[in-house]
Order: sequence, then structure tokens, then C-alpha cells
Amino acid sequence: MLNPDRFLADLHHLRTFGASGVGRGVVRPAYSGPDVAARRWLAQRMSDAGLQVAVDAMGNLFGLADGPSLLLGSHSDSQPEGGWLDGALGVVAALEIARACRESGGPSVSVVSFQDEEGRFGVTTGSAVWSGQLTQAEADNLTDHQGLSLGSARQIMRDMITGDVDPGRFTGFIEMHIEQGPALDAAGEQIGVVSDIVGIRDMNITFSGRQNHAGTTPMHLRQDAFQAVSAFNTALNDQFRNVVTPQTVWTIGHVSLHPNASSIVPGRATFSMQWRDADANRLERMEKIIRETALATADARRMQVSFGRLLGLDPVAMDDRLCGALEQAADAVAPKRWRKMPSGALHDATNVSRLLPVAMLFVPSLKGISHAFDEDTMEDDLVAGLRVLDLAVRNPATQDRP
Ligand code: HGY
Ligand code: MN
Ligand code: MN
Repeated sequence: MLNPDRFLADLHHLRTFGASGVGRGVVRPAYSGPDVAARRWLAQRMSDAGLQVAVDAMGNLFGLADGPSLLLGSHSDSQPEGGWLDGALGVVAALEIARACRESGGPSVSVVSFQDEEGRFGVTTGSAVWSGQLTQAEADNLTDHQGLSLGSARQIMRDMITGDVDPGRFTGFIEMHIEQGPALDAAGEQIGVVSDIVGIRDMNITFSGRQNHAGTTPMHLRQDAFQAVSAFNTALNDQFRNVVTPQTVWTIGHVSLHPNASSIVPGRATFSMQWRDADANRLERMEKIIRETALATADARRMQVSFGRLLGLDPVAMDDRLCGALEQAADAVAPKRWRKMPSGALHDATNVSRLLPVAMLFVPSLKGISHAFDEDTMEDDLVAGLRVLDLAVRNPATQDRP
């Protein structure tokens, strides 16, 4: 029997791994001590539920049902400052449904917690490798902002690895997640059935100028890398004007100045440039503008610019059959309080759609806040999402082989 109390208790237990001490926030980046401890605990819970635990070389953690099964789940790693529900909700809901299905003789359900969804090393790295978007060797060469390679970081999980998990054993994938935006909360609705997931591009850019004394170097002689970042940002916002829509977003979220000291004109600035849109062509046009604007900014200051590896995922649509089952379930659990909506956040479901039919459902995020310690969702909404997922899984339409 579906047990919402057990589901909520597990969800609260998971947030004790890497608890930030601020509200319900967590600090549980991929391959950190708290991330691995959380994965060990989840593996035990999967095993207790009668699922066979499997961990691949990336550290993706599976709880496998016997024979062909539907796969449910998400990720349990967090942003450097993360909320307690982003990813965790989908994993723990999957665990509860797999457990309830086994107890009640329901359909076969397997569970997954993908590794590095939050992109410490890339973009949804664990599911990108599992789905063949990225090879393990390519992933191993990715580095975090401190220069640590994924290949080194993943050694922390080497004793847990059991081997590859064949995607052929799964019939489809459903990911439950918090919305992470304001739409459902503002409308007082309980459930979002995702129509499609936006695409993303992500690239590091470095301006190299001349490190020098901050007191003696006249302003007109400086090649100041921070000034270049600032000028680039202003020019880019202007250049994008005729290309973007109100749904397009772009972010400089990480900046590293060298040597990062008050009395030194910075000689080098490396920053992350990320942009997202539902239209792959627009993403490409934006890339061209980004490169041209960066080159023009560097030229105007007699500086150099270099571009890191372009990472990204294209927009994807959800599977009609699985969406239909979620819509029916949403109608039963939250009549007139659900909608079909696109996802502006990225999810493992994007990668998995290369292999399997996929669908997603959302529950509201209070005030639309996520990727922050104060991310939260009303308990009633968490349970409503669990019930929708459970009904959808038990719908015979979901059980059909693709
Ligand atoms: O960044 C994202 O959209 C996701 O939360 N990793
Ligand atoms: Mn997430
Ligand atoms: Mn996230």
C-alpha cells in the first residue's frame, strides 16, 4: 500500500545528509562525502524494499525490480547551495512507489538516482553517460571549478560499483520533480504535467589581460579582465535584444578572477556562460552572438579571449502515452488544479529520452524558489504528486512496452 507517511519520513531523512543548517537546505554536491553517504543510505533502503542494488562506474545508483520494469527516479546530488527537494523528491517518490508496488503485487518498478545531475562537472553528467550522450572517458576529463577531474572525484565511490545497467530492461521513465518556478504556486494549482524540456548550452569563457598594480597603473593603460567581463555582459544583453523571447534565459553564475586580490588589477577572468531556450536554432544564434561579442570585447581592450568546451542538451518533448497516463491521474487527484506546462529547468529525463519513452510531473515550489536553501513545497502537494505518480504507474497504458 502506498504509504505517504513513510515517503515523507524518508524524504526528511535524506535531507539530513549535507544539511546546511539554514532552513531545510542541503549541501550535497556530486561525489562529496554527504552525497556518497546519502547514496549508501538509499542503496540500503532499496535493498530493504527487495530491489537489487546496482551502481555503474559513474555512480548512478539503481534499485532494480526483476524482469522488465518501468524506471522512476531523479537525482540525489545537490547544487553547492541547494534545496531539500530538487531531485530528492523524485528519488524518494520512486522508492515509495516501487516498495508499495512490491507489497501489493502491483507493476514492476525500478528506481534510479542519477549522479551529478546538478553539473558540478558538466550538464546532467550521470544520465548523459548512461544514455550514451557522453563517453565515460569524456566525462572523466571534465573538471569542476577547482580543477578537480570527474575521473578523480568518482574514485570515492569505487567500492560501490557493480557494473553497467542495461537500459533495455526498462520500458519507460517517469521523473517527478518540483517545478522550481512560480507558475503552479501563483495559480494555486497542485500538479504540472510536463510537455517538453528546454534546451541548454553552457561554456566557460576566459578573458586574459595584464596583471598589474592597482595603485600605479593608469586607467587608460590597464588590461583589466574584470572590466572586460563587465563590458561583455552589458554588450551581450544589448546584442541579444532582437533574438530572444520572454522565455529565453541566460546566466553568468560563476566568475573566477585571478589573482582575486583588492590591490591587483586582475589579469585573468574565467566565467560560466549558460543560456537556455525551447528552440535549438535560437540557442545556436545566441552562441554566435556570445562568441562575437566576447571577441569584440577582448579586441577593444587589447586582450585575449578563449572559449572552453561547449556543453549542452537539445530541447525534448515528452512521450504522449506516458503523459496521457499522468494527465488522467492528475485529473483524478487534483481536478481543475493541474496544467500541462513546459520545463524551464533541465532534468535527467532529457538524456533518458534518447533511450526510452519519458514523462515528468511537477508539484509547486513555494514562491517559485529553488537552487536556494529556502526551496520548499507544501506537504499536501508533495503527497498529491506521489498519488498522481502512483496512479499513472498502475495505469495499464504505462505498462505497455514501447
Ligand atoms: O540547472 C538545472 O536546470 C538543473 O537543476 N540541473
Ligand atoms: Mn533537479
Ligand atoms: Mn537543480
